[in-house]
Amino acid sequence: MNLLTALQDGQGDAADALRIDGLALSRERLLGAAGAVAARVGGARAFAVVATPTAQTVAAVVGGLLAGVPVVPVPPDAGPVERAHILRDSGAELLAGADGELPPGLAALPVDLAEQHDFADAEPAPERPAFVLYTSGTTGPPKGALLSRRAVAADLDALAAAWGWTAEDTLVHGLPLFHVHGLVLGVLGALRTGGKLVHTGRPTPAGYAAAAGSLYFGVPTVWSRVAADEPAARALAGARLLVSGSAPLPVPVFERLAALTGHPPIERYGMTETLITVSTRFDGERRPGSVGLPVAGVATRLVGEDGEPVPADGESVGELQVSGPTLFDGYLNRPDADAEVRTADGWFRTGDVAVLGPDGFHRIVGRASVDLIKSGGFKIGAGEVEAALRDHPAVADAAVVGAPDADLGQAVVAFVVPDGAVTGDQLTAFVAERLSVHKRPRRVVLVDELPRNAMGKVLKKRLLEG
Ligand code: MCA
Ligand code: AMP
Repeated sequence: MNLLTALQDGQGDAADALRIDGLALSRERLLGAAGAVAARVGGARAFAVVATPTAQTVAAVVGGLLAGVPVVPVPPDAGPVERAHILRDSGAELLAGADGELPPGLAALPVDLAEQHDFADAEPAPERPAFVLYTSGTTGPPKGALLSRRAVAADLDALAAAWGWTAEDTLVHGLPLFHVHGLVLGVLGALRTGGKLVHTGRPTPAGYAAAAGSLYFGVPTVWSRVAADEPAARALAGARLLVSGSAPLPVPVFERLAALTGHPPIERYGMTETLITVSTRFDGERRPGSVGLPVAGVATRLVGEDGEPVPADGESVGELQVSGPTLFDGYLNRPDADAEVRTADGWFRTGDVAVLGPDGFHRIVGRASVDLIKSGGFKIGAGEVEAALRDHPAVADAAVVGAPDADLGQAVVAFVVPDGAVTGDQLTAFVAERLSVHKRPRRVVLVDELPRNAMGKVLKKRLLEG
């Protein structure tokens, strides 16, 4: 089980195997740069990488994986509070892409693509962690999900089978490199299958249209923007497969994309903790509003609030639970959080509500918690944003919700009870200084009080209706 099979086998290399940030690199050159990183990170407890969309980031990540050191991607726009949490919690000893002063115990590791090294150490054991990926929960700071090399390899192979993904493909996307979607699928997937990868910097319709790829990845916001840009959409007609995931793809977007490109998109479903577990297939039915069938090796079930199985009748809703080789190994330093998401018989509780058809097709119909928001495909915990707002001296109380949004799926909206003079713009800027850009509220509504039930719990559904 070699995680980076095609990268290391030297077959069929091309001078532009990787295009990113205005550079073109062969797999040999990428491997050489990654080898130089690997030679310097070996033995570190964890290796953090500020995940700008650059070749240096890719070389750093691959270098960490070659050396068997857990890689911790850090969002480049993470504010100081979020960044400090990730660096401290992960125990990272080295940081690639560092700027400014580093906390004690953390050293900068500069990545120079010109530095080439043939790293020939044996493949680390499959149970070793490949990544610690930070993901938001309903409350508190993000949790580090430990993903093993085995889980990553199993998922990429299952997706290659579901999508007919081969060395002949050129994958195109412009997604961030600090999540499963853009990094694990979008970079390691291409390196494992041996195809080419074009990263467009940002996932714009024009960038996708110009890239002339065969396989495209996007979150629904990206596909909705492509579908609204007819020339860009028509330019994708020559592709083989368009894949959507990270949030629900609205049926009208599916239909418009299919009409303009000639390709009904593949929709697939997953989570940071489970990787991608359900997908429609390249050689099967692609049904609007449905994420299809479990991928190879994965099993799913629906469970009701009473803990009883829910029938696969195309109507009954239940919590989706999954099991299989793609599951994570737990949250770093958070056995309490880990226990909450696992059932007594070893299944993972996704917190997503789904319907299962008699034909096995899955439909995701919502989330069990209103406190997990998906905006532009980013998962945002309401509690983390509320805590950031409450740190402001002129905030007495705050509640954050995900309001329906045509472009982003959901938009972060904050209801704030002020305690002194403060404006919405000031509060947005205050959150942006602490957390990642996408977590800051799009809208701040100043209110006299928050609606609460008899137990004192904020009635978020009422805030959304109002
Ligand atoms: C953003 N901006 C804001 C705010 N938020 N300005 C004011 N107030 C705010 N609250 C700024 C941005 O910095 C940007 O500025 C400009 O507004 C436009 O922002 P936006 O509309 O958000 O567009 P965007 O920046 O182009 O972002 C849309 C996006 C992005 C490209 C779709 O959301 C994105 O990259 N999403 C991908 C998320 C993803 O990869 N998720 C995968 C998670 P300026 O232009 O100056 O910079 S992994 C996962 O979910 C599982 C495993 C799975 O299934 O895949
Ligand atoms: P993350 O923690 O960022 O990995 O986000 C995982 C969550 O994204 C899941 O729990 C779902 O709520 C959502 N998600 C991912 N893919 C889909 C999809 N195709 N349809 C609906 N929701 C999705």
